[in-house]
Amino acid sequence: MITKKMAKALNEQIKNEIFSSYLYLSMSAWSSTQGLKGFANWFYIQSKEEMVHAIKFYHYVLDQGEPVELHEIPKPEKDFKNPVKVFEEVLKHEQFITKSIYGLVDLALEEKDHATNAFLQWFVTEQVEEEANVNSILDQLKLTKSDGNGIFMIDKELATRTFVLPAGVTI
Ligand code: OFO
Repeated sequence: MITKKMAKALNEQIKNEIFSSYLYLSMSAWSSTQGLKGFANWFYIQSKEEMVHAIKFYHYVLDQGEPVELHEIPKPEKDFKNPVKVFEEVLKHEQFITKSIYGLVDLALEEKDHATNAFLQWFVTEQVEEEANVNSILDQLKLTKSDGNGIFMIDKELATRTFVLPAGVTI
């Protein structure tokens, strides 16, 4: 059982996660038009992972016997300027998502909602990994100082990412 206030906040997070998916799909499309096939692959997989996050929240709300309410998804940016800028945007967005997850944890603690707190811990851990991955790619990109060979090498590396459904998740 969760409160109506918690259900509302979790429904809001479904929107945030779907927006993340939408944003990364837009970044994937932008990367394709720049000839950055590896970047496009990385963002495409990131977009799919975000839908998995949204679906995790979706099932949790339903499992708690509350209605899911899907919100309008804002239109994402479509011009990301260059490889460094696009990953700076990703980092900024993930920091926003981390804050939103922390807000949910704060609410769960305030309401002594142990089930939701336990459910959210997966996301707390996931956000550490997400930010670390993005920081690492951003550091590498900054080292290249926009040198074509460096970008080419990073693009090749990003092309190797594959989609893995997180353990215990069914969609
Ligand atoms: Fe769902 O973690 Fe990124 O946004």
